[in-house]
Amino acid sequence: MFKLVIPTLLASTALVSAANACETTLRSSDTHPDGYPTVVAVERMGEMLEERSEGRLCIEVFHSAQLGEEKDTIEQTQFGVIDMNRVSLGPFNNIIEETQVPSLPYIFRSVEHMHKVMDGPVGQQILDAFGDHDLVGLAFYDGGSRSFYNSEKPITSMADMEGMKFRVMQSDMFVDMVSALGANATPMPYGEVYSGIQTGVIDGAENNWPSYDSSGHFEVAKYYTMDEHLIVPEVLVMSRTAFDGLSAEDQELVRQAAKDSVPVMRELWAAREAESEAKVREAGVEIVTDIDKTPFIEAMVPVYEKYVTSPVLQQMVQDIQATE
Ligand code: GTR
Repeated sequence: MFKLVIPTLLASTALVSAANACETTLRSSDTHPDGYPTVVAVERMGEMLEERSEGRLCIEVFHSAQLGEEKDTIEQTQFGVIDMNRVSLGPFNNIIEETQVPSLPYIFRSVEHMHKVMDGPVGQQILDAFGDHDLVGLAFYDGGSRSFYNSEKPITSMADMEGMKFRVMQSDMFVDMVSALGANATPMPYGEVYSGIQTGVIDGAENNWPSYDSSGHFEVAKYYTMDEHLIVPEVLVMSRTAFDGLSAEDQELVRQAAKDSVPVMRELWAAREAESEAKVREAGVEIVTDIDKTPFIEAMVPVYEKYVTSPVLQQMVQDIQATE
């Protein structure tokens, strides 16, 4: 009896002191579930930070939208209520115009092209733009390519989308993107999409393989068309208030650990994409792969005309297109 008690006590003491060792624990939000690549990458970043700061700094990831839907958590991060946030660039489109550029449909030729751009000067320009909005841009993560899916029928051409209702992230540009394809867009928080499809409020949505899988949307919308209209990067930001509360040395540790989490994330992402695609195929999802993207690309001209208006954004688009 006595022998049993001692190890238990020792174990719990160790746990308590490990938790207490952190002087500052940064609370980080993510809409995705435990184990999703973005969640794991921020946890890994936290481990690096804890080790390099000798226990001064830790990160606690609140996954599964525990702190709220993306649009709300962005506001709370700006207010300093949430310290860190991992989100898509989409919900930033209406707030920070530079984020619209890598969110433009068909702006990137491939994921490799996106990496090259986001790892270079254009990426840095976008990270810097968060600075004018009470945030600090730390790093970009992968979000694969997004395609349309629905509960009604296989979409084999743009004409099939006529009059259908698709959920988009809360970004005006995505509303216009869907309208330009002849369909109707409903901006809606991610957490409402499953029931939206189930109840017929919307016919479908658009996302990458891992989100289509982990959200369970494939269960209610089994037609997926690989039109790959978006390759929107995701971003890890920190609240300006939380960042300014750190010493210069710790700020540098945060920036570096965020950067070092990027290759970790990319590896996790590539594996998860393949896994999720295999899982939904296995579940009987009907996938249209041989779609002609040319009409989709041509239909985006008015979207570019409406959103790429300032010389700064025009230059960014040119720089992206010129990136080999
Ligand atoms: C996912 C992305 C999330 C969220 C979601 C959505 O691919 O990782 O951050 O933006 O899409 O569609 O709302």
